[in-house]
Amino acid sequence: MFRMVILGAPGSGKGTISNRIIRDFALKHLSVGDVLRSHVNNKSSVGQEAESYMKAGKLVPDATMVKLISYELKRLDSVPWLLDGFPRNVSQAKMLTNISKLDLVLSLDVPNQIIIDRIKERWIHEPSGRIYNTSFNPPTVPGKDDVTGEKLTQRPDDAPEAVGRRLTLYSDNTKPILEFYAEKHILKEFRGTESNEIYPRVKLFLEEIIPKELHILEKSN
Ligand code: G5P
Ligand code: MG
Repeated sequence: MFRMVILGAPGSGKGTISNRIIRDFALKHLSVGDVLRSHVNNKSSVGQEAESYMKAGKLVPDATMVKLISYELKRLDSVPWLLDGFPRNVSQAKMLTNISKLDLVLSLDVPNQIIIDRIKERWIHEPSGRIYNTSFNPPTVPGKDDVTGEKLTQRPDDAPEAVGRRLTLYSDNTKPILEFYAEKHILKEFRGTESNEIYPRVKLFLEEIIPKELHILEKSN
């Protein structure tokens, strides 16, 4: 059973690269941020607790995250998956080790200044998690989702102050978490500034390590 995690700073392109991975490989994408946002929308008890942390660009407390992730991963017990947004610190990484064996941790390393410019232009379709950017991948009709035609929104945590806090939080936690996975020999880092340039390298690498039966072959026409 192939299982992988994608790590990277806020706005580094985890969602963008994940969407391409699941287009090319039969993995189930679990975006923890999307799961949390749907809890916030539904005003569940997890959502009510998470909302103020998320809006401020802080991490939701580990105890809540551990319960949420255990529940979500139990539902994916018999499928190969790609986990986006978890773990965010070494204690979450250790907890994940107790739930599941990982085959790969892929880390995106994109300079902060590039990220700050991208995030200003991000728009999302919240119900599906589809991601747009007014210059990189704009919607066909401005402000509307390509598939449903519904309104796009901006994330409350994409306000400049919260973005600054999210980037600092990420850089404080990055080194220990990367070291944790490097010691387990499952870490692979990709550095770059453009998802269109990073993804072909990611794909070539994944083709070598993801079992063939999970490769989605391109249609001939
Ligand atoms: P999230 O939702 O996991 P982040 O902050 O980790 O949020 P985010 O913001 O979702 O990560 P991303 O997925 O890495 O970023 O990036 P993306 O959306 O694909 O790309 C960003 C923008 O750039 C998009 O508009 C995209 O179109 C554009 N783009 C992509 N590539 C390019 C390019 O090459 N060029 C250009 N010009 N543009 C490009 O977590 C949210 C919050 O939930 C809580 C925390 O509060 C967190 O802050 N949370 C947790 N709390 C505790 N523990 C956990 N494990 C938690 N997980 C989530
Ligand atoms: Mg994301």
